Amino acid sequence: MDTNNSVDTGRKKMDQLSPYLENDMGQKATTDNGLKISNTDDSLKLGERGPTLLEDFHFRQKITHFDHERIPERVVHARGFGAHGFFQLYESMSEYTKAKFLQDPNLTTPVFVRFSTVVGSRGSADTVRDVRGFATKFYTEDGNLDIVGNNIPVFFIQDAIKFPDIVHAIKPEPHNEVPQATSAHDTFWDFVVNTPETAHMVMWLMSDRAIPRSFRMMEGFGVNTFRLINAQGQARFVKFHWKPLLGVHSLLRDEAQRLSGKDPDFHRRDLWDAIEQGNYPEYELGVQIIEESQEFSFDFDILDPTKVWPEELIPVKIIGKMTLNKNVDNFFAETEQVAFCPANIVPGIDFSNDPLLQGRLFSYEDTQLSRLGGPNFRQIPINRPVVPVHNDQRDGGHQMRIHQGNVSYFPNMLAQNSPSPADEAEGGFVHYAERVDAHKVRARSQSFRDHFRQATLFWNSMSPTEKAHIVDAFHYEAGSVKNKEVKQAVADMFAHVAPELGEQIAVGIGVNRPPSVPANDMKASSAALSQENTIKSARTRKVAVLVENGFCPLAVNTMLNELKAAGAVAETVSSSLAPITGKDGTMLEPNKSFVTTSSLVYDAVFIPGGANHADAISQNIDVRLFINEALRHMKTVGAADEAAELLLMTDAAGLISNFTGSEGTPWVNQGVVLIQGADNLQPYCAEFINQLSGHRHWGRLIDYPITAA
Ligand code: HDD
Repeated sequence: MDTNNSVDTGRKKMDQLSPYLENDMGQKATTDNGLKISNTDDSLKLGERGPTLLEDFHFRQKITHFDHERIPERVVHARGFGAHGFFQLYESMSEYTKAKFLQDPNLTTPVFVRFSTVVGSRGSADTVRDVRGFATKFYTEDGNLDIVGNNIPVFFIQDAIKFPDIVHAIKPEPHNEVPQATSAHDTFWDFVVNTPETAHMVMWLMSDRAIPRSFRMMEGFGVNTFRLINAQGQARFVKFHWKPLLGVHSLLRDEAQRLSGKDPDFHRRDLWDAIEQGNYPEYELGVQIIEESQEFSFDFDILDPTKVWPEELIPVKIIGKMTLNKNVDNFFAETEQVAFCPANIVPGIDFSNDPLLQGRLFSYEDTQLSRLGGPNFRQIPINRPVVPVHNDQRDGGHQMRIHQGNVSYFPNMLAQNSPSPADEAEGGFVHYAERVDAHKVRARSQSFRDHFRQATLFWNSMSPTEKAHIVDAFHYEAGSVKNKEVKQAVADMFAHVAPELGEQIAVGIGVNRPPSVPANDMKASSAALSQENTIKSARTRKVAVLVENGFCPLAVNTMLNELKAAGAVAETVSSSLAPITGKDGTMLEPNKSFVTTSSLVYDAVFIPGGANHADAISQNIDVRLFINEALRHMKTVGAADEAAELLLMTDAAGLISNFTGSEGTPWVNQGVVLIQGADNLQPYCAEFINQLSGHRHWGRLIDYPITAA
């Protein structure tokens, strides 16, 4: 683990976990009772061919434990992946909050983060179109604080009482448990068209945000409105943001769907590998703050979780950085057993009356009782705070603490009133004394009634490419719906967001053009919502270098070195894993073969020159498929010398039809980078890396969005 950064770099939690680490290396096997086992391959039988005996306690214990290895998966966010790290503040936030971990920039706070998909089961694929969970547990000196967020800043519904409805609608349909891990089916869209408050989040779900390139390249949002409280007792409303230092980047729909088969673990593998390679994912923490006096100053209700606070109106103040620098030792013990809850807060942070948040405060504790089997789940090592726990809570299944003495109540004289409540000065949590004077009603505020204007803001903010991707996603999702009335209703509903969107949906899914609807008066756009404006970098991007016998070692070495210097990760890929020989006799052992990998897992492809190499490659159908797929998915594709001409064979898009040789200088068109006859490949590599840092070359096929007939 990285420890040079600051004082305690996440160490407090690791120190706490270390006594629980187990290592069986070199040990003799025992039963759970500590009895040494002499044979674990044969059950105890009456004669070698006889029946197994009930007396075989080792057999019974081994099988019984195995029979109970699984616990219920999370009812939502079942598939996830976690990592340890630390958070460090840039500047003191004492003006806004008294939270201890937000006072001193020299202090680091250990964190555990779990990323997840929402809909699929534990074994489902990583790259499905879905919201991603982004849950962070801060192990602070005031106890645990959880920011249980998503990578989408708004939610489907406004009131928690509708959560079971939306989840039942989006999960696999109950009669046949089909389809897995997708919203592309009738019940989800039936719910959507009957619940207009979903419009805004559905726009995000249909956008590229829902198919991230990596957990390391997505934003996180606390979604709900919280409060910050300072030492003087002043309160302000706050929304939390995580901003990835690698920018926000996505896959293509087709790429994501194919990846689901080729590498269902694509995102967890990416996170794990990045941390193992020392490419620690980093996210800046930002806050949007609204004064209490401004609560009613906006054209949306700041308690409505289906609304963003546009960053141009309420800027995101960047206050610190989180670094994920250690993978888990054991997935089940840590990632599966971690229990998050938005009600886990610390002095200096408090709730708002956001009706979605209010319900969440109940649901998370409750769900752990069945998932983790009782009220002592907070004693599981990953869930323990790094500060002492003292109270009169007792007993329950799997109690780990051995409480001494005869007192487990308060007040008492027998133990001098211990454990005793702490007053505010001693760090005791005191709820913000908000004044509420109202009738008890089962109702929704009028200020929550505008469901389309911010959906339109989102649409207005998208680039032409992003809009084309949203339309494509609707075509796939609503096009997968069987019921024609529901399909029609989808086109009709999203015409309220933008008439052209409704029309383009209708064309693609074979329903009538939506009737014209009153114009939505949202004309604004927000640059912060578009991924076009994000950070672009080649750092940690993955490049495939295709090699066969006869490859040019100079080209391969230069490219590998330059990619490394740029912080990118390269792998050599060949027909088999057997060593190959370069044109000067250099031997190379490929990292991957066309059987063990695919273009899908790379951001770019490079093919070095070499006369025999070109021949070997031109005869290989796998190479053509590899390059074609990379071109189709808008990735950077480069080739040098003889290999440059080979690209013409795969040039279905006509990208290099005007290539007539490059005479030693790099030739570039829409992310295709070619070179011929250069003595020094460094300038070429620099251009290749420049193209790679652009992520994808959307211009390549942008002239094909479907327009209304
Ligand atoms: Fe939730 C898990 C995020 C609304 C009820 N939720 C869960 C996780 C995340 C979120 C990231 C996974 C935590 C982990 O990795 O263990 N949920 C959200 C966000 C919401 C939201 C950002 C809207 C602002 N959730 C929400 C509502 C309810 C729930 C309205 C219920 C009323 N969520 C749950 C849950 C889960 C959960 C059933 C399942 C597993 C768990 O809690 O621990 O309680």
